Amino acid sequence: MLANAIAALLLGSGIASAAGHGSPLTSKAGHRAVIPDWDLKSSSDVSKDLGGLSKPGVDTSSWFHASTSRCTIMGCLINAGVYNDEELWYSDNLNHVNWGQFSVPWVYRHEFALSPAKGKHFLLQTNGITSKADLFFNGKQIADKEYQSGAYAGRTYDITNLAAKENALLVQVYPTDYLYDFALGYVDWNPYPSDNGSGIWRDITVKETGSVSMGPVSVLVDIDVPVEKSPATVTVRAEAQNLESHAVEFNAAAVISGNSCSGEALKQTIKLAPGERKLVLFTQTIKKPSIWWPKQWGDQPLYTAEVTFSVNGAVSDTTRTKFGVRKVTSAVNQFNDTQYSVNGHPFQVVGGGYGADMFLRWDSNRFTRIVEYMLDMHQNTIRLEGKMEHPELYEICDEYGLMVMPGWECCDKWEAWAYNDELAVFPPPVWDANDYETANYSMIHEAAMMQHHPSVLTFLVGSDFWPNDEAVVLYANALKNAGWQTPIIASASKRGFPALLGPGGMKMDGPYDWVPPNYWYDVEPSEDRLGAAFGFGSELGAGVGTPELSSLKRFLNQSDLDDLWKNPDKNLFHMSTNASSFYNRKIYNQGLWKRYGAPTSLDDYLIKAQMMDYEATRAQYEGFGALWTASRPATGIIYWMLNNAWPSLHWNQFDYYLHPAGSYFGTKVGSRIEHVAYNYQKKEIWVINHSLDQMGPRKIDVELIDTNGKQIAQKSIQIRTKANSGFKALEISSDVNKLSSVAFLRLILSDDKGSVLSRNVYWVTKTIDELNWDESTWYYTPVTKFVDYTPLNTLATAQVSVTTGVGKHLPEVLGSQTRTVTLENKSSVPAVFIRLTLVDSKGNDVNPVSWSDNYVTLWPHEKLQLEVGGSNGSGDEIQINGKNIKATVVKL
Ligand SMILES: *[C@@H]1O[C@H](CO)[C@@H](O)[C@H](O)[C@H]1NC(C)=O
Ligand SMILES: *[C@@H]1O[C@H](CO)[C@@H](O)[C@H](O)[C@H]1NC(C)=O
Ligand SMILES: *[C@@H]1O[C@H](CO)[C@@H](O)[C@H](O)[C@H]1NC(C)=O
Ligand SMILES: *[C@@H]1O[C@H](CO)[C@@H](O)[C@H](O)[C@H]1NC(C)=O
Ligand SMILES: *[C@@H]1O[C@H](CO)[C@@H](O)[C@H](O)[C@H]1NC(C)=O
Ligand SMILES: *[C@@H]1O[C@H](CO)[C@@H](O)[C@H](O)[C@H]1NC(C)=O
Ligand SMILES: *[C@@H]1O[C@H](CO)[C@@H](O)[C@H](O)[C@H]1NC(C)=O
Ligand SMILES: CC(=O)N[C@H]1CO[C@H](CO)[C@@H](O)[C@@H]1O
Repeated sequence: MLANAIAALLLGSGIASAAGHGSPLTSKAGHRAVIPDWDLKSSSDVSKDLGGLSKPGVDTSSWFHASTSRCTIMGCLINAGVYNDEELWYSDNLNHVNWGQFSVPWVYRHEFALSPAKGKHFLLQTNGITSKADLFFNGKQIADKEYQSGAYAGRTYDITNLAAKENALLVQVYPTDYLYDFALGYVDWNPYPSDNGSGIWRDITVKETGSVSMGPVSVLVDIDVPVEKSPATVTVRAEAQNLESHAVEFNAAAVISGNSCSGEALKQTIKLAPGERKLVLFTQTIKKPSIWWPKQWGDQPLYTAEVTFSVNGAVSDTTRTKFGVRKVTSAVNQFNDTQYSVNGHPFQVVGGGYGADMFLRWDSNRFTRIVEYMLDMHQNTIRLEGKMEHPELYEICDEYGLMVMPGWECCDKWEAWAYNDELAVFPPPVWDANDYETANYSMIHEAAMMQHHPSVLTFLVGSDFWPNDEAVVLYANALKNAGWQTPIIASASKRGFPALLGPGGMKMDGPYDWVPPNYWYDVEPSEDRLGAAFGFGSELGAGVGTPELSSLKRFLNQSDLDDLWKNPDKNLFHMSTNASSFYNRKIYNQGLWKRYGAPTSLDDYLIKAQMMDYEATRAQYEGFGALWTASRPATGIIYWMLNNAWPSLHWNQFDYYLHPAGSYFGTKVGSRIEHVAYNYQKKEIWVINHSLDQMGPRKIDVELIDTNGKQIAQKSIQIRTKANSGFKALEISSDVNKLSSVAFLRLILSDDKGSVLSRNVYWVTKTIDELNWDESTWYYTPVTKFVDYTPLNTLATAQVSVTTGVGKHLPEVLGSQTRTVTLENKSSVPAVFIRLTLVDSKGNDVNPVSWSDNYVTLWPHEKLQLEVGGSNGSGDEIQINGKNIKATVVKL
C-alpha cells in the first residue's frame, strides 16, 4: 500500500505449468482480484519443502478446503465443516478443542491463472496476516516472517517476474502468542479462540497494472464553519510508481462526481525515472458542497473520486474512492476532557464498544444489522479497540451515518511499554527494531484504509496506555503522510500522555461491573467519582447484558441454566476469561438478590435481570445526556460493550443472536433524541436534547402512582430549551421523599400538537442505593445499602389486552412490513415491564427485530401503541409476558 517497499525479485526459473485453472484472476490493468478460497493443512502434515509445495500442480485433495477469501485457521476449519460454532460454543465445548494442533504453523495454498505479457505487471498485496507468515510463490520464497509480520501490516510484493499462466501461492502462518505478536487479542473479553486468531484473516489480492501503479488514494477535504455556507477544497492524492527499469511518462486524470458536482476531468502529464515514486495531487473547489452528517443530524451524501493513470493512451491503473464533505475537530477543555465537534457543532459521543467475532469471521450483512441496531438505540459512534475489520465496515458506516472511533488495542504486545503496570505479572518483551517496523506498516496500512471515510471520527494510538515516544512519532508520521485530518488521540485513558500529542482527554476509570443507576449522577466531587457522568468515558458500564431464555438455551445446558439462579457466585464459562475479574455474576447477583429479592425460578431470575439491565443502561445514557452541558460536561460515553465475540452472559446491548432485551431498550429509551429523564441522585426531572434543529415548544407531564395505581403526585410544565443540551426542568424530591414503598414515575415529553416525543417509566423508592466511593476498585464501586424493590414481587395481576394491525414504516426498521401492537391495560393497577417477543410459527425468536419500544410499563387503563418489524416482514406470533401479567401469545 502507500509507500510500501515492493520486494525486488529475481527472475524465477523452472516454473511448472500445470493443468488449466480456468480464466485468469485479473482481466485488465487496474483490476484487483481477491484470492477467493484456500486449501489448508497443518505444517506437521505436509512436506517440509514449502518451495516445492508452492509450485502449481500439487495434489491438495486431502487438505481442508475453505470457500472463503479470509479466514483464521479456526474460521477456515468451521467454513470447511470440521467444526461448527453452535457446537463449539455450547456449554464448555470450546475447552475440549485440541489446542495443541495450533502450536505449529499451518499452510494455506491457492492456485490461480494469470495472463502475463510484456508490459503487464502483477502486484500481490496482503492486508495483514496473523501473526506472521512466510510467503512462497511459484517455487520461490517472496517474504519471510520478519517482513510479513503483524495482523494489520499490509505489504505489497511485485510478482511480475515470477508470474506465469498457472501460479500457486503458499502462505505459512505462524501461531500467535498475544504477548509476542501484533495480533487481535481479546484480553479479558472472552476465552481466546483455540488458534489465537492465527491465519489469513484479511484478503490477499493480486493487482494487474501497466508500467505505472497507483498506491492508495487519499482525499483531503478542507472546509470552514459554518459548513452550510462554505465552499470545500478537495485534494485527491495518489502515489504513482514506475515499475519499469526505464523512464516512463504517464497521464494522470481525476474525476470528482456526485451531488451535482461537475465531473470534469483534472489532468496532468508526469514523468517518472526508473522505479521512481511520486505523490500526484489534484485539487478542486466545490462551491456548494453537500455536507455529510452523523445520522441524527442530517444526510450522508457521498462523492466519488476516480483516478486513472494511463501510459500511451492505455489505462495503467485506476481506483475509485468514495468520500464525504465534513469536518471533525477536537480539543481538551479546562478539565482536560476531550470534546469533539462535527461540522462545527459540539458532538457528544454516544456509543458502544465493538467486539469482533471470536473467529474473526466478517459478515457485512450482520454488521449492517448491528449498525441499524445502534442507530435504533440512538447511538452515534462505534468504538473499535484494535478490531479494525475490513474496508466494508467503513463503507457501511459512511452510508448509515454512524461515526467510527478506531484505535490500537490495549495490553499484550501492543502496549508492551516499560511503564505499563498492567503487564507486571507476565510482561511481554519490549519492542525490538522489527516490532517498530511492524507497527509502522500497520499504521500506514490502516491509515490508508480509513483516511477517506467521512464516518471516521478519530484515531486512538493507545488504549489503556499511551505509546512511547518512538512509537508515537512513527504513528503520527504514518497518519500525517496518509493525509489524516481527524483528531489523533494519545490513549483512551488518563494515565499519562506523550508530549507530541498532549493529553488524550478520555477516562478509563470503570465501572465494568454492576453499579446502581444513581452512580452516574453522583458527580461531585469529580476527583473521586470515577466513571460518573462527566468527561469522556472511553469504556464503561454496569456490565449488564443478560440474554433471554430463548438465546440462553442455545449455549447453556440444563445445569448451566440452573447455576444462573441457584449458584449466584459460581464461576461461569460464558463470561470473560477465567483469569479475569469478570468470571462470574457475583457483584451483579448481589444487587439483584438484595434489591429484587432471591429468584424463585429461572424465569423469575430473568425478568429481574432484565429490569436490572434496563435500569442500568437507561441511567447511564440518561446521566451522560443530562450532564452534557453541565459545568463539567459529559463529553462522551462508550458502553462496555456493544456486542460480544460469542454467546456471552454479560457486557452487551444485544446478545450474540441479535436478540434485543433489557440492556437494549434501556439504551434506546435513555438515548432518545429529545428526552425526559429522572435524576435518581437529586430526584429531579431533566430534559435531554441531542437534536440541532427539531423545532417548537415542549411540555412535560410527570405523574407518580403507588403499586395499587393510586395517584401520589401530578405535575405539568411547558418548557423552551436549547438545542444539543441537557438541563434540569423540575424538582420532585419532596414527592419522592414521602414514599413509603416502591412507586412508579411516568414522564411524558410532548410537542405543542400533543404528539408524544418520549414516554419513560421508572420504579422508584424514597431511598437510593448507597455507594462507598472510597472502596472503589478499577472495575466497580461497592454498594453498602441497597434499595428495596421487593414489593414489586407482590403486585396485583394486571389484565392487558393486545390487538395488532398494519403498521407504518418505521424509520430505522429492517424490511418493509411492520405491524402495530396495541396494548391496553384493563386494570386499575400498573402493568409492569411488559416484554414482547416476535416469534415464528415454531415459537423461535425472529431476529433481528425492530420494536418502537419494548419492556414497557403501562399505567392503569393506559393504552399504548407500539410498532414492530421483523426482518423482511417475518414473524407469526407475539409472545407477551411481564412482571405482573399473565403470559399470552397473539397470532399475527
Ligand atoms: C453442562 O456443562 C457443564 C460445563 O459448563 C458441565 O460441567 C456439566 O457436566 C454439563 N451438564 C450436563 C447435564 O450435561
Ligand atoms: C495463545 O496466546 C497465549 C497468550 O499469549 C499463549 O499463552 C498461548 O500459548 C497461545 N496459544 C497458542 C496455540 O499458540
Ligand atoms: C491538563 O493537562 C496539562 C498538561 O497538558 C496540565 O498541566 C494541567 O494541570 C491539566 N489540567 C487539569 C485540570 O488536570
Ligand atoms: C516508516 O515507514 C516509512 C515509509 O516507508 C519510512 O519512511 C519510515 O522510515 C519508517 N519508520 C520507521 C521507524 O520504520
Ligand atoms: C483457564 O482457561 C484456560 C484455557 O481454557 C485453561 O487452560 C486453564 O486451565 C483454565 N484455568 C482455570 C483455573 O480454570
Ligand atoms: C431541542 O432543541 C430544538 C432546537 O433548538 C428545540 O426546537 C426543541 O424544542 C428542543 N427540545 C427539547 C426537548 O428541549
Ligand atoms: C423477503 O421476502 C420475500 C417474500 O417472502 C422474498 O421473496 C425476498 O427474497 C425476501 N427478501 C430478503 C432480503 O430476504
Ligand atoms: C377496562 C378498562 O378499564 N379499560 C380502560 C383502559 O384505559 C382506556 C384509556 O386508556 C379506557 O378508555 C378504557 O375504558
